[in-house]
Amino acid sequence: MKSFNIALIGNPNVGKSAIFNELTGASAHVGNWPGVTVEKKVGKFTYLDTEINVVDLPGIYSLSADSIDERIARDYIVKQKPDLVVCIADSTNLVRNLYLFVLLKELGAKTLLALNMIDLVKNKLEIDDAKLSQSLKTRIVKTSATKKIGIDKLKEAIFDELHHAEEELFVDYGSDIERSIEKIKNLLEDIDLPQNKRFLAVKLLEQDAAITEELKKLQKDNIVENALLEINNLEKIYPDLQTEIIEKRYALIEGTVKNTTKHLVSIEDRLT
Ligand code: GDP
Ligand code: K
Repeated sequence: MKSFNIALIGNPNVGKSAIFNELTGASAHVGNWPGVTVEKKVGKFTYLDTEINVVDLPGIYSLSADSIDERIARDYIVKQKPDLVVCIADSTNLVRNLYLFVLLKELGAKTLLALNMIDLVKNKLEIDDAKLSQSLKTRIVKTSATKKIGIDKLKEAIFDELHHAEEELFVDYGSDIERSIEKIKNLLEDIDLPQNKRFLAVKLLEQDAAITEELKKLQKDNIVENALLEINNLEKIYPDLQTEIIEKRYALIEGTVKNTTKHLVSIEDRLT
C-alpha cells in the first residue's frame, strides 16, 4: 500500500485534537517527542489505496525557535519533511490564525488549510473560500470537528493535495527589506541547510537563534555578520525591524481577510 506522512498544526484551542481524533479514530497512540516531555500523538487513516500517517504537532502561534513547542514543530517540518502540513485555523479568529499559516508557507511546507469551528460563524461571517484559496495559494476545507462537518471532505482534500505541487506565497516586505533579503539569499546559495533560502534570509533578519546557531556550526559566521550589517542599515529606516517584519505579514493577512469575508448582520442585531 502507498503511504504518506502528514502533520497537523494550529494555534492552541483551534480544535486540532478533535480533528486528529476524527481523522485517526482508534488508531491513535500517544508518546513523547524525543528528549522532551511534550506529548506526541500519532495515528493513521486509509483513503482509497493509500495509508496516511498523521502526526499531531504542538499547538503554537509562531515558528520562532525560542519555545520548545515551536522548535519541535519547526524541526519536524524541516527535518522529517512530512508530505503535507494541514494547518487548522479557528474560523472565528481568522487574522490571528492565518499568521501561522503564512509562516508555514514561508518555511516552504506543503500546506492545506482547514477552517475549523465553521459552525460558530454560521450567519455571522461569510467566507469566500474560493477567493481565499486563490489569495493564500492553498486548498481550503471548512470543518467543524465537533459537529462532524467536512471531515470526509478534509480526507479527500488531503489525498488530492498529496498529489499536487505546492504553490508559493510571498509576503512583500517592501523594497528596502526585500533588497536585504536578496543579498542574504545570495550568500546562502551554497549553504547546505534544508530550509528554503528566502525563509532563512528573513529569519536571519529576525535574528532567529536556531538558524544563527546552525550557520555557526557550518562555520558560516560571515553570513550571520553580513545579516547583522543589513539589520543595522534597515534599522535606520525601521527602528523596530522585527515588528516591521511581523506587521508586513499581518498586512497581507488583513488585506486578504478583508477581501474574502463579509460580516453578516444577524436578525437580533438588526432588531436592537
Ligand atoms: P486543540 O487545543 O486545538 O487541540 O483544541 P481541542 O480539540 O482540544 O478543542 C478545543 C475546544 O473546542 C474543545 O472544547 C472542543 O470541543 C471545541 N471544538 C473543537 N472543534 C470545534 C468545532 O469545530 N466547533 C465547535 N463549536 N467547537 C469545537
Ligand atoms: K497546498
